[in-house]
Amino acid sequence: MSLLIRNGTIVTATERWHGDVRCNDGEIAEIGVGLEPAGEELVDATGRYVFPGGVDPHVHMELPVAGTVSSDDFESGSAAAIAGGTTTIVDFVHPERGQAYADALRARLVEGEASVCDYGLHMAVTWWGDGCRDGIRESVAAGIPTFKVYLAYKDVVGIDDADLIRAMAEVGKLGAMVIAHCEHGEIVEHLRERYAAAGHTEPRYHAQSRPPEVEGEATARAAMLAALTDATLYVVHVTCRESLAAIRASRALGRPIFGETCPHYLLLDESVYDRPDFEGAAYVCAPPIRPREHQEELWQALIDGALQVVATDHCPFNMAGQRELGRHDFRRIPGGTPGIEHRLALLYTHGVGAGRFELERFVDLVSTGPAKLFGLYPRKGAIAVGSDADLVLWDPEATGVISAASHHHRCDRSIYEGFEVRGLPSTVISGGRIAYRDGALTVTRGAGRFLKRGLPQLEG
Ligand code: DUC
Ligand code: ZN
Repeated sequence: MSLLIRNGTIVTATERWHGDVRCNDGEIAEIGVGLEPAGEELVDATGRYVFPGGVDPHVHMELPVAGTVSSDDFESGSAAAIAGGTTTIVDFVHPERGQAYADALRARLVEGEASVCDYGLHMAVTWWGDGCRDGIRESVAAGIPTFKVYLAYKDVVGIDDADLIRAMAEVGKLGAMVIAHCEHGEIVEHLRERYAAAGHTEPRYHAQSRPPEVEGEATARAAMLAALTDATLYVVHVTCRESLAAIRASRALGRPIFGETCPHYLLLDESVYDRPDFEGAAYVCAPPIRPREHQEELWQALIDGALQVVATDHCPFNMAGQRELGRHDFRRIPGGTPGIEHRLALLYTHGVGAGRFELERFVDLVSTGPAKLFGLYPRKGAIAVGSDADLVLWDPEATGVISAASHHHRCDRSIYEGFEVRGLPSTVISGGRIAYRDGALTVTRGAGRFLKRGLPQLEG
């Protein structure tokens, strides 16, 4: 399929200009002004921004959590991604304890085959022992140069500091990157037990048992360990000023540390956990949503570059049959929130629309920045000849109201229910094909390819 996109405002992470983009065989073939049609399908981009498709480097399709499984599989979750302008996702492999990384990868690739958009995978270092050093090396060779460590969840996927140091040293040696979930697992467990024993079972106690200092301490510890093991570190879902302070301090010393936040931490505050009739359960995620006072500091970090990425940590659970498992005990509520479809619209509305940053910075935060950090650039995250033809035509004037009644996530709740957005994708092109146009999805199960990623490209 060939497309000629005409008369758009082309926007990258550094510049914008008026022009046309020709796509052939899934790649960008030519960029110019007044390009002559050569039999392609013509796509009118008048009044539209044309930018590289979104890259969401933190999503969880069909992830087992607390006795259930996140409700989007690769097909439904990636379709929701496309509907929102994201054309590349990076999910995870979580080996069972004792399971060879390569075996876990093989199984995950079977699930990934359903993806409608291109996808990559991170490897989670869920245990340490014989074969793990080789597992890390083999993963890098297989196109997985990013390794997730959990400083929480010690009884399931978390590892202790001794193993963390071993893993970081190995990853660092290879020029690969550690990505860390930063919460102090033991104190979280202590507080959960204490609240439950006192009869505090409501969703609010999920947040009470994971206060900001728990995250701040773990972020500072991860930063210190990464520095001393010569590992590059990326901190996922930064929510609070305590974590930001740790990241800023480390960056001020010139250390290679990077971080993301997510729309729910920018736009929601912890009062969501007090919603009546157990509705607060729809917002249970870890780290939890914070008091409002943290939000502006997160925005500031996106503006000044202390954080480089906005991801979603998309991990949906239905209220019916899933969240309600924890109706009488917050510890049994599966944690994670949906959001893959609305990342761009929310960040555009509240970032560009609200005057916080320019369009180029927006493109950097949702596409180019993650493409570079996760070894996908310039195949992804760029408008350049030879890059994949993953493009968004963005209508800056289109308005919408987010609702579970109309979203594409497989989830009976939206954490952004009733949120108004201005700025939406009108057309999304994935692999050179129109996958979304004017509200209609035309995606194909299995069209997405597994992306072998390179080492992180570090800047700033
Ligand atoms: N946090 C969640 O809330 N869910 C999935 C994984 C995570 O880190
Ligand atoms: Zn996550």
